[in-house]
Amino acid sequence: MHDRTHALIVIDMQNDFCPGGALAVAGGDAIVAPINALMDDFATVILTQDWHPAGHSSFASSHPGHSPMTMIDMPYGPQVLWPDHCIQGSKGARFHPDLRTDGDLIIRKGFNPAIDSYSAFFENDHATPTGLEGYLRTRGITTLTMVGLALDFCVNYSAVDGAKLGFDVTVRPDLSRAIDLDGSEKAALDGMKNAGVTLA
Ligand code: VGL
Ligand code: ZN
Repeated sequence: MHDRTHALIVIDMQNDFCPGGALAVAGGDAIVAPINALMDDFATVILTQDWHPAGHSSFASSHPGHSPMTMIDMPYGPQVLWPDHCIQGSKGARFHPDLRTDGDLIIRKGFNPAIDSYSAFFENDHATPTGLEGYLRTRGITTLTMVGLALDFCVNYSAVDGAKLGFDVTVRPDLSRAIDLDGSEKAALDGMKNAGVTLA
């Protein structure tokens, strides 16, 4: 029997984060098959989906004169400006066509036009919950394994928030890939370790 207190969280395995996509992460597609296989080992599988309205405030195109991959100050803190990506209902927002999507829950995030949401638990204001914590707690889940894209953004924020909330969190860097913007991969690995996340 699989451990009913341990869930797999598969983060943002969407076309736009895979080669050919709007915010492609190198090697993003290479982890689809091993993630599919890993799902067999878990009683509960949760998928997250980055899900932005057109004109989202995290898009450089929404800030005239600003380029993608530069920073801007938002009311909730510094924010990277991204190329338009994962627009609700678009092909880019769909899961990679080979990804298994027969999991228990799909949680969408980033739909608030004014706030980005890297973490599966909270929007980038670090205050607005997505509801994932309640789902996990009411199902008696205490232990989380996280994989997916991108290691230095959505996986990192989800893992650190999960650990802060008291979940026992393991990230599999071998089943994740980073954007690596200005050293963000190393910073994320250090930050996750400091937050008590196990890197396995
Ligand atoms: C992500 C940047 C913007 C991610 C999402 O899934 O890591 N990164 N939106
Ligand atoms: Zn996004």
